[in-house]
Amino acid sequence: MEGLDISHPEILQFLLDEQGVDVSSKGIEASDDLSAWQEQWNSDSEFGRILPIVISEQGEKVIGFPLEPELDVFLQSGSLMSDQTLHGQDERKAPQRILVLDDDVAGLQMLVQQMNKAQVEIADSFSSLVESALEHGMPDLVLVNTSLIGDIEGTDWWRNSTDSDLDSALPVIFLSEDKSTEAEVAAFEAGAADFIAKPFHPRVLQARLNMHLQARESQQQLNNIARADALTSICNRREFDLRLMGEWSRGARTGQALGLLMIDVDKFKEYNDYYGHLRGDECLIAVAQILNSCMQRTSDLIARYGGEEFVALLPDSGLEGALTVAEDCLEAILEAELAHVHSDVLPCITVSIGVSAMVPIHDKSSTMLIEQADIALYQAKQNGRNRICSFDEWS
Ligand code: GH3
Ligand code: MG
Ligand code: MG
Repeated sequence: MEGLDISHPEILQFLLDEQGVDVSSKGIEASDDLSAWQEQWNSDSEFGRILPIVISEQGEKVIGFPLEPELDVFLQSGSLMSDQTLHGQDERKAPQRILVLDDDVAGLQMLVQQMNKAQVEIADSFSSLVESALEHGMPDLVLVNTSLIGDIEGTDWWRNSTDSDLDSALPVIFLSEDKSTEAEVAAFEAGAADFIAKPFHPRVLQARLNMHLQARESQQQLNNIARADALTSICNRREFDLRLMGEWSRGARTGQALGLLMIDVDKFKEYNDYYGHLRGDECLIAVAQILNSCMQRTSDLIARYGGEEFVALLPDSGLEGALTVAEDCLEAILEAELAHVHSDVLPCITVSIGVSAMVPIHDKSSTMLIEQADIALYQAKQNGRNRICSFDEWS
């Protein structure tokens, strides 16, 4: 029984059948019988022979011993957790989305009913499938009937068929009327995450979709961890480097300027020396949050560059625009009045900011932008801290 969720009546029934226990006369789903079982459980305490049943006020029931976290939530909320939440999902999050391209109306209806935790969107042609992915955001899973997409021989099928912004890691599952080994191999060679031949049992499809959704969820959680700075939770240096590379290429293509702020907390060594390292950490978290709140556009990125240094990447911003954001940052940090009694700048936390901006050039390296902001930051420090210098202004 290990690993199986015996709170599901079907699984429980299967296990009981397998053990040769006759419960058919009891009717597992019949609530009268469930109550009778519950009474017996309460009075006889015959553990091992009678299964405990818990029924919530909302009428949901747990039969047998579910896993501990599931039982906790059930007792607190009166509701059963889904398979997905058992694996650590946050129920308040938007449901995962599955985009389907198929013309089997009955099969699709069944799918929509079964995947009650995920949102199923149906497309009637390959182009509307792609359009929907581009317009409404990337789904978590794509399910396509191969007979509706024509030739699947080409490798890198999903990427070639869609816009380059589409997520190449997105799992695409092929549904096929052709059960042959050749069809299955061709599907995997074309980049399918899974291959399901028709006709299939609805529960098999459901189980496989759930497996892929869970894998996707875990992958996304890992990606988020890999992108975030462990102390401040804003983006880390690695994420910044990746975004800088991407924005540099994009700017070189579009001719739009890229702005950069190098932000350094003033006299932070003194802060640590006086308040201690832990308070220092708390201060950095606060500074990160304040700087993050100064990023106005969704494309602006604030990251921890290292230690008490932060960096802001501002796509489509020339020097003037970047200076405006720098002023917001400087002001917001001052307004927060985070005490720093041993700073000789002011008795509160202040920052110095170096600003650079340029239209990216293909042949040149993006490190130019960082070097210039660094030079400007050095000048801001030299000029007395708690101020902004731009590379342009100083050179
Ligand atoms: P300046 O105004 O010239 O920038 O002076 P500063 O004291 O801020 O600069 P310095 O480079 O001398 O010191 C930086 C300090 O930041 C020293 C280091 O211990 C502290 N620091 C770096 N990372 C962390 C961190 O993660 N947590 C804490 N608490 N302190 C950190
Ligand atoms: Mg520093
Ligand atoms: Mg510093």
